Amino acid sequence: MAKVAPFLLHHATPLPNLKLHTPPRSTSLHARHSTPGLARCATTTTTTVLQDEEPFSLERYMASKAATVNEALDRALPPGHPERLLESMRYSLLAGGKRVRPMLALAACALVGGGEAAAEPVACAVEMVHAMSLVHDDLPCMDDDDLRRGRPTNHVAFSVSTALLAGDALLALAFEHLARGCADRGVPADRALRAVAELAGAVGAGGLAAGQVVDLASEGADVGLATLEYIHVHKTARLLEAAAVCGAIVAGGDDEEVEGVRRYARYVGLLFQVVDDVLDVTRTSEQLGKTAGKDVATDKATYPKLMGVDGARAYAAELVASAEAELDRFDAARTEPLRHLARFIAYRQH
Ligand code: GRG
Repeated sequence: MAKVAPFLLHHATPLPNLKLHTPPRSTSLHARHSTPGLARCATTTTTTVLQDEEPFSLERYMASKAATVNEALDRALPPGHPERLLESMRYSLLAGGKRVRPMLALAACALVGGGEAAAEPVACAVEMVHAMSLVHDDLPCMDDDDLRRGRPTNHVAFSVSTALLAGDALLALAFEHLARGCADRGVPADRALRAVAELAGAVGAGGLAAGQVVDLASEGADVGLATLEYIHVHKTARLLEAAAVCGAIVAGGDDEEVEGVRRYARYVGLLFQVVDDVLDVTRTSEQLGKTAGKDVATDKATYPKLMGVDGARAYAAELVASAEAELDRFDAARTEPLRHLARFIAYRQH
């Protein structure tokens, strides 16, 4: 079995203490967790944090954080002029979505002792970047899809040119909101600047754009694990990593804390896409709210294609364990949201 985590060695920010994982093909997630594979619903998992305290409920946590983020996004993008552009932006920003990236930002901020207000601009900014990347990803010149979150994609509901511009405007708004929001909340300017640079690095030629270009070029090609990992790390994982890292930065985390959060988020980011690949072949379009089976139809390299569904699930189990291990250095009472979010990402059904 080939080593499957070259990015952990070659990523832009070297992390010498990472343990590499070779997924054991014979060990399924089912066997390792005595739960029904990826079918376990982590949203109902509860854990006692401290005696006499209410057990942590991810379901409650996610519902409350999603509501906070949705309200903040709504305030950040009021209806306006030009009406069609603003409508198109709101269509993709405010219509559902799990809000996983904002939750990582809020939870990482709390992990290092920051208040929620400091992380709100980061939470909104990463979701704006995510929304724009979905809009552009669905365009005819990219993945050419007509279904997203159970509704017509942005360019189908509006037009290709409007969708393109709405994506551009959302990307610009993300950085404006981050910079202004940090200033309004008294986040020190050096932290705000570091967060802006971190997010920009995750988006451009060292992040999403790089992953997407290699992804498009590899359709129908004979792609191995190293290239696949490059695609997934850049296209998907970098943004999840930036979400958590920016949360820790604005909270004032020291270098050791920020890099600990980065290692956690890097595992979680890759985990997210490995699971996404598995869901693409195991769930229906109705269950996913987007076109299922797309990777097979377009002959894309995926983890299930290269190592089988069980192999991909085993790799996911390794990644979630590694992510959780990175949290052991932090105050245990504060790690619960990030621990449970990692499990949710591993066992999610859509
Ligand atoms: C940002 C400059 C710039 C270009 C964009 C189009 C593109 C380049 C990159 C594509 C990135 C992309 C869409 C990656 C897929 C990530 C992924 C697995 C999305 C699904 O995320 P969920 O499940 O979606 O969190 P919801 O709907 O829950 O928000």
